[in-house]
Amino acid sequence: MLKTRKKLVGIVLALTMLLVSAGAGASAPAAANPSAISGFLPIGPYANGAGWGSIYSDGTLTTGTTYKFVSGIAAPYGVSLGLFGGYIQFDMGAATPIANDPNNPYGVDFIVYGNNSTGNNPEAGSVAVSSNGTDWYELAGSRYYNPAGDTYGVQHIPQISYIKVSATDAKFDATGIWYSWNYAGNVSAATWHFVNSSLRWWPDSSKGYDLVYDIDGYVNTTGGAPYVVVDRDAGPYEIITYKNITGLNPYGFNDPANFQFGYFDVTPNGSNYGTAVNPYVPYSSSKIGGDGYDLSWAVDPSGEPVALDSVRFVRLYSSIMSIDSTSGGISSEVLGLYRAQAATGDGAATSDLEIWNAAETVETETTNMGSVTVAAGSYVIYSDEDYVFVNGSSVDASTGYSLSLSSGDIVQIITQSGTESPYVTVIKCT
Ligand SMILES: [Ca+2]
Ligand SMILES: [Ca+2]
Repeated sequence: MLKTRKKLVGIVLALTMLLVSAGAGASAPAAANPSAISGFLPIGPYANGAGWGSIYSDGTLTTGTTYKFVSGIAAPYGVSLGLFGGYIQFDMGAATPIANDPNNPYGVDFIVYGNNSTGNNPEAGSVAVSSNGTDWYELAGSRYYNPAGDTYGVQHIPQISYIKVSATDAKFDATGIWYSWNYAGNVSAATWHFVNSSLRWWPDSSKGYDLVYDIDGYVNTTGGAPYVVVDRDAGPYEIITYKNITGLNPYGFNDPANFQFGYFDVTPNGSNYGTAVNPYVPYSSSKIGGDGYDLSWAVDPSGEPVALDSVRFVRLYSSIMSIDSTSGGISSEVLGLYRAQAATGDGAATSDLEIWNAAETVETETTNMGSVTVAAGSYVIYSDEDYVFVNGSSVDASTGYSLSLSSGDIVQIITQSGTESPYVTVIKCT
C-alpha cells in the first residue's frame, strides 16, 4: 500500500504545463529529420559500398551531394555502423534542436529507425546527445546501470582502439584488424585481439574517410574531447580510437526483449514515422514503431542524471561488444531519425513514487531528472504507475518493492503511466 499520495504535485505540474503550452506560440514546426550529418566513421563489416556504407543518396562511398536521412527514411539503404564504436552523428540545426517536451507522448523526444524489420535480428546501438557539439551525454538505456559482470551488464570503458596491420611483425602474427580495450598509446605494451578475417573492412584514407568522419569539423575542432581519433601514421599501423562508450555484453543480443528501452535497431519500424510507441511496453511481435528516446535519460559519465532542455546533436553508435564473432559480427544499422511529431500526451510525470526505509518510518524525497544520496540499507519503493523500472528491470511496486543498497550502489528508478512523460530519478548509496 502507498503510505501517502502526491496528487497535489500532479495538479501543480498540470497547471504548469497549461501555462507553458499557452506561452508556446505558433512558430513553424521544425523539420522532422536531421538537417545535416556531422560525423560518420564505421569500421568492420557491412559498411562498404554505396549502399549500407554511404551517407549519400546520390553518390559513392564517401562522396555525394545529398545526405540520406535529411528528408525521411533512407530506403532501401541507410547506413551500417560496423563494429562497437562505429557511429553516425546528426545535426538537427542550430535553430531547431530537439526539445525535451513533457507533452510528448511517453516523454519520447525523437525516434531512431533501424533495419530489424522482422523483430528477430536486433543489433543494439546506443545514443549520446549534445547541445553544443562539445559536451556529450549518454542517454542511459535499460541496461546502463547493470554491472559489467552481469549477464546483461554493460561496460563503461574509456575507449576502444582498432589497429590495421598491413604486414606481420613481432607483435602481430596476422594482417588485418586487431582491437584493444583502453589502449594507452603504446602499441607494443597493449594487449591486442585479432578480429575475425571476415570483418576486416577498414575506413582507409584512400576511400575518402578523412573527409567524412568529422564532416563539418564538429568532432575534433570545437575544443571538447573528440569521440573518435584517427591516427593514420602510427608507425607501420593505422589506429582508430572511439572514446567514452558504453558496451553491451553480447549475451542474448538476438532477443529484442533484452533491450527494453534506450537502444536502436531493436524495435521494427512500421511506417508511422515520427509517432512514438511507448518504450516501457515490453517487447512483443506486435510492438512496432522504432526506438523512441527521451532526453530525460541523459546522464553524465558517473551515471548522474543531467537535465537537458534540448539537444542539437545526436550520435548513434554500435554498442554490442561482439567483435571477433565468427558469424559476421554485430553491426547496428540506421534508416532514419525523426523528432517526435505533433501528437500530445498527458504531459509531465506525476511523480507517483515513494521510497521508504525498511521500517517505513522515514521517506526519501526524490526529484525528476535528479539524484539523491542515501545510506546503505534496505528500502521499500511504492508506485501505482503502469510501469516501474529499477535499473531497467520491470518491477511491481504497487504493494511495495524491496531494495537492498550497499555502499557504492547506484539505482535508476523510472515510473510511467498512460501517455505521460516518465519520472526518472537516481539513488546513490554512500
Ligand atoms: Ca522527453
Ligand atoms: Ca540491423
